[in-house]
Amino acid sequence: MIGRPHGSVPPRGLQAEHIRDSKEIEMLTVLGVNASPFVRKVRAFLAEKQVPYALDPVIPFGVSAEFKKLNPLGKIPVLRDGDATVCDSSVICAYLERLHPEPALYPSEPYAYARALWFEELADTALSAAIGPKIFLQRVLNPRFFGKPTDEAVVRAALDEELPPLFDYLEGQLGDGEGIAGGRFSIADIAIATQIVNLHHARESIDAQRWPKLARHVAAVHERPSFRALIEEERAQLGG
Ligand SMILES: N[C@@H](CCC(=O)N[C@@H](CS)C(=O)NCC(=O)O)C(=O)O
Repeated sequence: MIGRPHGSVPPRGLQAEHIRDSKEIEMLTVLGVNASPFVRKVRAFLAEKQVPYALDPVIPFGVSAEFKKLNPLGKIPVLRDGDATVCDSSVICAYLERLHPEPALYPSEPYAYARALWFEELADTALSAAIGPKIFLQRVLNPRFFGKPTDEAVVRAALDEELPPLFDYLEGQLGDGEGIAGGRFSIADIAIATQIVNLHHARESIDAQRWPKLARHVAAVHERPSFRALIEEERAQLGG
């Protein structure tokens, strides 16, 4: 099933009617559901680039054999671009950056570029591991979708022990610029902010007294139109 198109603005230099008329240009399709931080990362990236796409809502639990042919790991997101299939949010974003270089979402200066990739990695691994299976799964997915009670001990351990050192580190890395890597908004900010959306869905937030820069930074990213639209869509569905 293919969802409705997202991202109302066609790629630069192309009008919507040209896209409809052209046999050569096919709409990109993101496979995955909107509550996934990795799907959201790709969708926010596409929205920042103003690239239209369709969403095919593949749920990542018990995926079909057909889906596993696209991604043997069975994970979302997967991007389809005509006959091409690209797996993994980091790989997808790197691919999209090459397809649609403007506005640049990776710094060009080598050290800033390395830092952007590092923050993306940190968010995709450690932040995700603390928030996804321990807070979001427990507070949102288990009671609402899997008929299981929340294990608050698991949530508390993640909130009290796992997240604080990560937030301490990120707080220390933030400067005065709009973005954490090289001062300009980049993939690093998208990768961090998308994980925090799942924390918010689970009715938790970054303590602004303890981590003022990080709380301000993430709030500013969530206020961008790219994120705001996705957050509103998800809240409407999750009822949060
Ligand atoms: N490194 C991957 C992680 C993707 C990922 O873990 N997706 C989760 C949903 S948030 C998933 O598909 N989980 C299903 C599974 O692990 O079988 C990426 O960046 O795309």
